[in-house]
Amino acid sequence: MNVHTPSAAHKAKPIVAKDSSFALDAIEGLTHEPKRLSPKYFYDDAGSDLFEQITRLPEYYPTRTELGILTERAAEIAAAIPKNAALVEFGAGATTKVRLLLASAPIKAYVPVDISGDFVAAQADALRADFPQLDVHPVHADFTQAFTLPDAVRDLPKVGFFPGSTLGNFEPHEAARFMRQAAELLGRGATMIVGVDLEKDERVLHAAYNDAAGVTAKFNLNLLVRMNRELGANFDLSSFVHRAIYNREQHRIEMHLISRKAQAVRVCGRTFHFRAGESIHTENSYKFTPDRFRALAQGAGWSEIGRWSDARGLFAVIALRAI
Ligand code: AVJ
Repeated sequence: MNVHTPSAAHKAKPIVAKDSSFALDAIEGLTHEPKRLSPKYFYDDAGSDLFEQITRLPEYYPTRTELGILTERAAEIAAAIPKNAALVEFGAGATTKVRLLLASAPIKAYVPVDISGDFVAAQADALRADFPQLDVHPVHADFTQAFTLPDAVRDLPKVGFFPGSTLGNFEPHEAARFMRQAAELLGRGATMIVGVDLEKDERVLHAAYNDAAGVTAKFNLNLLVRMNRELGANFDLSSFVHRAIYNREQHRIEMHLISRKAQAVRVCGRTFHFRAGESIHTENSYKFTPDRFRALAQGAGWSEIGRWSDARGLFAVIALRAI
C-alpha cells in the first residue's frame, strides 16, 4: 500500500492501544501452540474489500450459488415465512440477499443485528428508501452474545436469517450454541433461514480457497498487514505464504499463513519466534452434509421444514422451525 496517497493517509488508523481486543487476541493467538488468529480480524476496510472481490471470483462458488437459490426458489422460500413477520438478520452486511426475501415475502419489519453500527445504519436508510412500508429496527450488538429484540417487534412472528455460510466459521460446539441461542431469542414456532455450504469434491473446495488470481492469498496476508499497521508489528509479507487445505476428518477448509523460514517477529512490543514451515491458523470453514446439518439443528431445538439446493449440490438454503 502506498501510504503517501491522500486516501490511504486518510484511512490510516492510529496505533491501537496494546490492550485492545485485537492486541489481546493477537498476543494470545501467537503464544498458542499451534499459532492462531480469529477470522473475525480479516474484515478491516481492505479485508472487506478483498472479500467482496473473492465473492466475484470464478472459483468461489458460495456467494453466487446462494444468490441463485434465493432468486430462483424465492416463491417457495417465501412460503416458509409467515405473514407480517419480523426478519432478524444475524451479522447483517450488504442487503443484497435480504432484498430478495423482501421482494417475495410479506415481511413487516427488518431487524439487522451487527457490531459495525455505522455500516448497518447506512444500509438501513437505503432499505427504508426502497421499501417505504417496511419497519427497520437496527440492533447494534455482537450476535454471538445474548441480546434482546426491539420492543416494536415483540408481537410479530419471528424469522431468523443467517446467510452466507457464516455458520461454517464457528467450531461445532459454537454453531450448536448459536443455534440454541437463536431459538431462545426468536421463540417457539419461529422460522430460521440458513445458508449452508455443502461438503463436495475436494478439488472444487481447494480451488475456491486457492484462487488463481491470488485474491484469497491477499485476503489472508492482509491479517499481517493489519497487525503491522495497528499493532506496531514488523511482519515481512514476502516471508509468509497463504495455504488453504481441506481437512477431511473435520469436514473443514483450513486457512494458514506459513512462515517460509525461521524468523522472529515483533508484535505489540513482544517477540514471537517462527520455525521454517510453521503456520498461523487463520480460519476454519466447515462444510456440511444435509444430514449433519439437520442433526446439528435438531440438537439445538430446530426441525427442518424446507431445503433448496443448486443443481450441482454445492450449497443449500435451509428453512427450520423452532420446536
Ligand atoms: C465468509 C466465512 C463464508 O468461509 O467461505 C472466503 C470466508 N475465507 N475465502 C468462507 C472466506 C476465504 C467465507 N465466509
